[in-house]
Amino acid sequence: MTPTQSQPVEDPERVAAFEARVAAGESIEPKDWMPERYRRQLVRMMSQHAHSEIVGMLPEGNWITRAPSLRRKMSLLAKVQDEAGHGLYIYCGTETLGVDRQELIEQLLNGTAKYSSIFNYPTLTWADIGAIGWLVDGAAIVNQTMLAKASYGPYARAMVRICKEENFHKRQGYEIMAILAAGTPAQHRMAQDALDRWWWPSLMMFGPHDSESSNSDELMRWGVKRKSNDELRQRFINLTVAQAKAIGLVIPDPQLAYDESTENWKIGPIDWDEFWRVVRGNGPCNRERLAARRAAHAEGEWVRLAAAAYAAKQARTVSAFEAA
Ligand code: BYC
Repeated sequence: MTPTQSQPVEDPERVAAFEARVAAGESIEPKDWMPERYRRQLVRMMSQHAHSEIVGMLPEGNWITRAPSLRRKMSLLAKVQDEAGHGLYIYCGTETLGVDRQELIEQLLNGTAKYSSIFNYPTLTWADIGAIGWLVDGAAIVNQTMLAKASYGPYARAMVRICKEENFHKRQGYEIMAILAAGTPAQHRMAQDALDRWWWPSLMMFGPHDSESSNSDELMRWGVKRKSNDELRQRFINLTVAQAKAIGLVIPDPQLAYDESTENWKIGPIDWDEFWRVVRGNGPCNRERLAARRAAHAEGEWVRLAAAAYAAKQARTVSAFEAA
């Protein structure tokens, strides 16, 4: 199901009443009437988001056994488990829109669903774990703090909880980077190398420039997005440049310059060819990520079968009790 499929004709009065509710800042709840297009847009965006959380466990999960101390291992383990929890909240939120989770997971596994481009890059060194927490979770906080004000209640509420956890994730990542940056010359180089590789992909997380963003106008009209891709990207850049300076790292952009008139840091051009290559399935790790998800799904089949058998047994016990 995609929003480009044929659209049902909606009653203009109902649409107007719906849009008035959104404009008044009311929260739209699962049993409320909503335009079919709004529902489909939310299913698209929320399912992509849930998939991103689940696939996002893979690059970091790769380092759990290699974390340099027990404390680092515990933090990373907790972070990766949090991401699984985020995926589950958002899948639950998506189910309130009348779509079956199994169908969404099938779309992820057969490669027809999107997930965030950022998770198709490899984690080559321990500093990459720092860079992900600092930059990727940092970008997620900027994006999701706005989504916590989204018009669809279940999504907005999931974002409030998720953002609290993302703040811990960002702090643990920034701390890893700060310690490496202040360490030996080799550790400093490792931190800078991670920043060099993760900076541009992190900026791409916010999506294409506003002029190329096919969904933004509609999502902003319906109060799902509150700020555009470029506005949020700029906010992230402004926050992060200062954080890099504070720990002695250099943003890998020779054109980076402060614009006094707008009080924004201006950046050089983003490589959108790279972005679309990754989004279309040809990034450095797209195939590896999907193969890992498929293997995990297949290996987990016995758990799903056992859970279904247990639920069926419980249901039989309840009916026998009621019949007695
Ligand atoms: N990657 O019209 P646009 C996390 C697609 S998880 C891939 O601007 P929209 C974390 C877009 O889907 C982070 N595809 O789209 C987890 C659209 O294609 P379709 C995930 C992208 O929806 C573990 C087309 O490009 N966060 O934080 O208005 C560890 C045109 O774009 C990307 C979310 O999902 C991309 N980066 O805006 C650590 C947040 N960007 O679907 C951290 C929720 C764009 O029309 N999502 N595309 O075929 C959003 O806020 C919005 O969906 C986006 C895109 C800003 C991402």
